[in-house]
Amino acid sequence: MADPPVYKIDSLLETNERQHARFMRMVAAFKTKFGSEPEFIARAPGRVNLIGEHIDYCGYSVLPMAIEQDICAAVRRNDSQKIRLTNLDSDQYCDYETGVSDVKIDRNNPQWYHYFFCGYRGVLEHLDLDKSQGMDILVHGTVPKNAGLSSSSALVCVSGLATAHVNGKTISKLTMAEICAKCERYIGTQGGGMDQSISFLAEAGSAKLISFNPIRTEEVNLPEGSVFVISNCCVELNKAATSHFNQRVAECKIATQVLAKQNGVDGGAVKRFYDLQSALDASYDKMLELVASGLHPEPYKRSEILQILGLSDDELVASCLSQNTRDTQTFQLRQRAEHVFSEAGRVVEFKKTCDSDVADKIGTLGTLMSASHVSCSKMYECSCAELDRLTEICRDAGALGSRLTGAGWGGCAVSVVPAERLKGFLETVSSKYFESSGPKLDGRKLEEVLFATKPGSGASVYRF
Ligand code: ADP
Ligand code: NG1
Repeated sequence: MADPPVYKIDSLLETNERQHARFMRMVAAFKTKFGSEPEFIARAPGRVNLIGEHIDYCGYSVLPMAIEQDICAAVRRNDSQKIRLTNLDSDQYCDYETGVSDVKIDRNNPQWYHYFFCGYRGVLEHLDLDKSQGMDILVHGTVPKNAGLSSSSALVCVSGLATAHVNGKTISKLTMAEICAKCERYIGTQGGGMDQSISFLAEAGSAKLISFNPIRTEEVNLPEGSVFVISNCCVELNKAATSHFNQRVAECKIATQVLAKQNGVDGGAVKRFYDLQSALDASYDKMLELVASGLHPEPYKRSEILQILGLSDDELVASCLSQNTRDTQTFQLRQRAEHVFSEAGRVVEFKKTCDSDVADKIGTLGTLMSASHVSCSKMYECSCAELDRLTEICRDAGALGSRLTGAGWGGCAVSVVPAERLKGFLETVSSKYFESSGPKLDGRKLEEVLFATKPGSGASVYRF
């Protein structure tokens, strides 16, 4: 597998003048802060997931594409054995400095530089180094934060890439994706690897079907005449600072164990829904039948789970819970399992539709996306009132489908819109969501919260 590409910064003058101008601003700010020019700028993009939500950590394939918005890090080696971090958005992100061997990640109080240290630590561990070269780093991001477009992973990926590069090592894109998928868990969220995979493995022009264990990708050509539009409901949630995300991961792990026990599968051999489905050699529909007959719709009490699984409390904590879910007393199992098996089936249908000659491709994709939203909202309970309202406005404004994207509980929706309806769609969503009773934009421009996007390229390095 290829390595992340290295380009000349000046090549951007021909391909992307705006990015070149931004890099020059970063270089100027770097000089002011650290007294000399950076040696290189590393870049990692955010992503929009078109379909396949909350199923990567259950072992199922997902279908994202990289977006143009990214996080970049301008870097120079220093001789003082220090990691010195600054951010161009200094009003939001404070400076931080520590020794190369003293890096700590505080999952109880995650700060922006802790995400940087996830990538730093992941790469050093992979290279079997106990410390890095000293580094001066200036970060700048354009991925909206806490909005489901993977700003956190873009930051982890760019730090991994910068750490490898500053130490004179080249690591393939695939290995970088694997390292960063693992090391972002140091912050506490138990994600499945979608974000880091697409950030490294994306190619301009196509979305990707990403599968796991091991990570692999297939190109997905989106139908001609379709435009994917991102709209931000402007409610923010930091995933690492709350237990919502890990609670869902725990519920899926527990439901896997309960269904395994009911169906005569050795629980020790199946960690995720995907393993269970493979062990049973069952279709998605068959899995949904087993869920409907085996799991009750009311929440499960912890004591009931211990009794069904024949586990001690400590064993349940060790096998299914995390630091921020270890005291949880009730778990919703049936609805979560229904979401995962139906959503995994929708991903397969989405890819099949893109590869097919069906007459109404865009309409079929839209129907799958809207069904995904209903499932996320009602079964997985990872939406919020604002996102539900925004997706409804998007559908009324001419989208053939609309759904939340990313972890949810706020953040962005993605809608599929026929190209000829795009202008009217943007005008209607703008007036109905963002202008009438809309959210506070807090200084953001409309084009930062409502914009069409197309499949962008993966992480890379720019040198002078
Ligand atoms: P997302 O859905 O965007 O990945 P998360 O809640 O997982 O949201 O993580 C967002 C966190 O990533 C922010 O709270 C912040 O700590 C960090 N982050 C995002 N963008 C930037 C940036 N431009 N500079 C520094 N840190 C950032
Ligand atoms: P975001 O939206 O970036 O927080 C998270 C997980 C993904 C995936 C999605 C839901 C991380 C880093 N990312 O994404 O792996 O599970 O939620 O589909 O935990």
